[in-house]
Amino acid sequence: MTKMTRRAATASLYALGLVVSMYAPTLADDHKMTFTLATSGSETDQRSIAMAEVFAPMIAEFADYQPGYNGTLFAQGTELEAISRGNLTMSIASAQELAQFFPEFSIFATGYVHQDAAHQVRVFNDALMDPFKQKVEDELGVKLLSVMYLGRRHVNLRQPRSEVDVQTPADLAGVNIRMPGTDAWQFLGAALGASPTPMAFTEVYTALSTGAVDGQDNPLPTVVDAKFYEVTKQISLTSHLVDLNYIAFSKETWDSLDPDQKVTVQRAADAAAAVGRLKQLEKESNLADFIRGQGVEVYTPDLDAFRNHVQAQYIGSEFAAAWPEGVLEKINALGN
Ligand code: KDO
Repeated sequence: MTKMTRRAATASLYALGLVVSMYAPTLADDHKMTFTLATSGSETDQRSIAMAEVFAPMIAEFADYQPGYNGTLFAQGTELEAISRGNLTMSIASAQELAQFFPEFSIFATGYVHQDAAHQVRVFNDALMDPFKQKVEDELGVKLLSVMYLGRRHVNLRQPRSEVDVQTPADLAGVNIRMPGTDAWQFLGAALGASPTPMAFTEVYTALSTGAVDGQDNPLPTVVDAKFYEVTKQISLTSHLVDLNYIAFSKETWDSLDPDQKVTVQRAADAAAAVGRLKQLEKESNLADFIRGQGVEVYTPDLDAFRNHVQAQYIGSEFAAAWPEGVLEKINALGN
């Protein structure tokens, strides 16, 4: 039966008082909302899996979830504007992208600030985040629902370790490392001692394989998911950023939800973030041996040297100048 004839059939059934409950879901289907999500992550990324397997079923009663992976719907870094303009419902947004609109968000994108996944959650749920979230809602029309764990970012290079042994920031001098294309990311690359090049995530594999860049930085699960181990030779476990993403949601769509739907969407986002976090943590702790098995050297550098150097670059920087008074201290106090 086509939609029109089904509708017509329903109308006559209603008229006859014969509507059976089995038919109701079809009626509801016709009025479902569609939540589109854009991400530059792949379908097999843990955050994508968590959204598809946890978030989508929880909201299925009133909304269809339609994800676009690998930057196909919107290019990396353009998603927040798309939500703001009403062209997209959701994205998996970074603090670095938010810092493009609100420079104070760079505090969450600063090297060696977040200590681990649990610290990220405490920070996101703390009152210190309220003014940040409010501003994004009021000025960008985007609601930050929950925080997702991406993982500890490490330096991953094409050369074998014998050519460039990355123990300290000085060893990265002149190394052309791909960082995502926003100012906060570029600053972090430079703070590590490298020469950063901006590039979208979806172009990194090719750039590594052709030698257009010397390396990239990402957590181990991403190195495996994107198969960067095929085109790189060493990983220095710098842990320079315990990286996060926010589940960003259109404020306009949010405002159109009824109170029960709002509760459901919030719960679904929190549940997806929690499940994704656990799976990502598990992967992160188990992947070094797999990567070594692919012929990539994986080793721990002088972490104090990296931490001290990176932190020193932020002190007195234009980024630090944008951080509201006392917030760094509050974030540190929520640490271990
Ligand atoms: C990346 O471009 O390196 C990055 O890891 C940055 C993250 O904030 C996030 O955008 C991520 O890419 C994508 O989701 C792809 O994994």
